[in-house]
Amino acid sequence: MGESAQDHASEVKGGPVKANPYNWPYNGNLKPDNTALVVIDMQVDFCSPGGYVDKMGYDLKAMRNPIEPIQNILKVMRAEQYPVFYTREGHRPDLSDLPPNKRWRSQNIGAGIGDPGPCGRILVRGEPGWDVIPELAPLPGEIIIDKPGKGSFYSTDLELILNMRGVKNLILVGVTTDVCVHTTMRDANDRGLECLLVADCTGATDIGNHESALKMITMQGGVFGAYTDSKQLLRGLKMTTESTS
Ligand code: C5J
Repeated sequence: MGESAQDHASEVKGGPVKANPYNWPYNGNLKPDNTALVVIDMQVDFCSPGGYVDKMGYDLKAMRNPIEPIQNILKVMRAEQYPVFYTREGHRPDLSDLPPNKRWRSQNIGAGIGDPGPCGRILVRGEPGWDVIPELAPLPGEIIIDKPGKGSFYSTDLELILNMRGVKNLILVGVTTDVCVHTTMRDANDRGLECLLVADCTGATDIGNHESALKMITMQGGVFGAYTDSKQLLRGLKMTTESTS
C-alpha cells in the first residue's frame, strides 16, 4: 500500500485493518467465526518452473513474491482459528469441463490446457502442476475448492460452505491479482460478502495490471471492497485479538 493510500486510510471510518479506500471491515466486525482467508490458485502451474504461467513466458517472480507474506498470514490466522480456504483452477482429465475457446487461446500462447508439460498435463486435476505449491500446503481439514473457471464461485460449492459457516468477510490472497483474485472478489462482493485483498500477497503476470486491479477496488468508495498489505492486516488482526482477550 502506498504512502498516500495509508494517509487516506487513516482518515476514514471502518474496522481495525488500515486499508484503502476505507478501514476494513466496514462494520468493524472482524472475528474468526465470521471471517475467512481464501488462498487462490497458488498452484505449481502458476508459481513454478515448467508450469502454465512459465510456459506462457511470463516472469514467475511476481507469482512467487506473495509466498512469504502469505505464509506469515497463514501462521497468524491459523493460530487464531480463522477458517482457511484454498482454490485450485483445473479441469477434468477428459477436458469435458474445458470450454473450447479457453483451450484454443491457451494453445495459441504455447501453454495448451490439457497438453503434456514438465509438470504433467497443464491445469488438469490430479496432475503435479495442479496441486498447491508445497510452501503453502493446506492443512488437514482446510477446505479446497476445485474450480474450472477464473472465479471461485462459478460451478463450485464455495458459497454454500461459506453460508453454512456464517462467513461474512473474505480476505483474499493468491494469483493472479487481475484474473482469478479479482473475479472472485467481484463475485463475492455481489453476494454481499465484505472483501479485503492483500496486495503483497497477490501477483499478476503484468505489474501494470496488478496496479490497475488495486486501483479499481478503490473507486466509488470501495466498489468491490478494500485493499491493504500484509503488515497492516497482521496489525489489525493483533488489535482484534487483544481487544477480545
Ligand atoms: C489465470 C488465475 N490467470 N488463477 N488464472 O488464468 O488467475
